[in-house]
Amino acid sequence: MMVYDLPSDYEPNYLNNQIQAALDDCAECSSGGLSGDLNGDWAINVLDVVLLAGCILNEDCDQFRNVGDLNGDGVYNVLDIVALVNIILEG
Ligand SMILES: [Ca+2]
Ligand SMILES: [Ca+2]
Repeated sequence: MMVYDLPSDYEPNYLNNQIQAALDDCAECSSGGLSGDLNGDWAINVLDVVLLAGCILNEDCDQFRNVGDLNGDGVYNVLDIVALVNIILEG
């Protein structure tokens, strides 16, 4: 059996610190939610597709800020719906 020594600078909170750093650095987190989760229920499903399709048709997607701009090109259109559907299909 191999026994590995912990590095001399081992920090018990290393993983927590890494997670916190990732959260601090997370643009989606600060924008208010999961990318693609338009209704903010922490699930991405057909309800979000309906909302996204509706806001594109009505040209009123500002309320979703960048949460609904799935491909990140700064505009809301059918490409974002396709990206959202793909996320749902891929589970
Ligand atoms: Ca949702
Ligand atoms: Ca887009």
